[in-house]
Amino acid sequence: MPKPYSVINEEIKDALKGKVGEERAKEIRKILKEIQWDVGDYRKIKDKLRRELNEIEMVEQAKKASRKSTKTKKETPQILVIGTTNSGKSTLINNLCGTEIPVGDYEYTTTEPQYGALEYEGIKFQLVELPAISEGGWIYDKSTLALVHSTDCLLILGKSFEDFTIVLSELEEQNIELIEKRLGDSFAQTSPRRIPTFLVKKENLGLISYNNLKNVFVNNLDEIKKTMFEISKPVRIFTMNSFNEIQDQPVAFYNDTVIVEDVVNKISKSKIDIFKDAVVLEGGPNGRRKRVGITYELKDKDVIHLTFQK
Ligand SMILES: Nc1nc2c(ncn2[C@@H]2O[C@H](COP(=O)(O)OP(=O)(O)OP(=O)(O)O)[C@@H](O)[C@H]2O)c(=O)[nH]1
Ligand SMILES: [Mg+2]
Repeated sequence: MPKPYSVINEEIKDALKGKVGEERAKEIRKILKEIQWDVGDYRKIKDKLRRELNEIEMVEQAKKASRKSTKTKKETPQILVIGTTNSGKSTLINNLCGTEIPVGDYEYTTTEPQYGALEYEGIKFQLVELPAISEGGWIYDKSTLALVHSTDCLLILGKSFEDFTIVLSELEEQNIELIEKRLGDSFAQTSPRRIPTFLVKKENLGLISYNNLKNVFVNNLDEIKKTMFEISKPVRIFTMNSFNEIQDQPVAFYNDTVIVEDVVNKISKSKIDIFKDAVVLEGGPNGRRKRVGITYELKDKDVIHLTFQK
């Protein structure tokens, strides 16, 4: 005799309580096996579980992919703008990027990710608004969640203490760890992945101690850009031609250590075998002039002139 629907429902809730990620998926697979009936309410329960399993598997895959890509350096740092509805996400991106994302004083105006781009101190950033987060809302929105897992940085926007509480507890629920600044040697983090995060708030909400995340005010656009820049920690290298003309746009790297070989690989990969040496102006055009080899470690704002064998 099958157990009553309500009993099974309670048992499932208990069994899944506090379980996330792989552990939750494992438990769901076990429950699906245990429920032998596949009709009526039982089918409804199973369908719901199957959907959730499917979504968890997707997120886990995305997580694995982002771990694997530790060595692939991204060209453009990506900042995900997240927050509850009406927190001003679209308005902020429009103000920062000059985009025209529709803004509305009704809830859930933005239903698909929206993109903007901006340049600051020679670095291009991509900003992405995610559809608003509501309490418990992410359980069924795993494709959005997959974007969170693979991003370089989260900007959490809010106008009240409750806004931040909802977003931070949703992230915690999904086992997403946050840090203020990126760790280690590249954007793509090693496991467990911790996502660089900062909070942007409308007014003084006394949130300063929240996970020690940096707080910035929404009207301080320069400070927001600066924080994005600091989190990405780019190493900008300016190239110089034989006429001592220095390019306006730097070549950007996001690894902690950048050597001359990285620059050659990025701008004249085919010439790596005929690399001769390089002249570096330390820290800028007026810096000390040095002749260096392929393994020389470069610093932010160094100017480089590469020479190759004829
Ligand atoms: N006073 C004030 N109003 C703002 C500010 N930012 C946004 N608003 C208003 O708040 C409302 C919502 O702004 P949106 O930018 O659409 O908010 P959102 O977070 O993108 O909202 P959803 O896409 O619906 O989740 C609009 O009426 C904006 O004009 C702000 O800094 N101050
Ligand atoms: Mg919006």
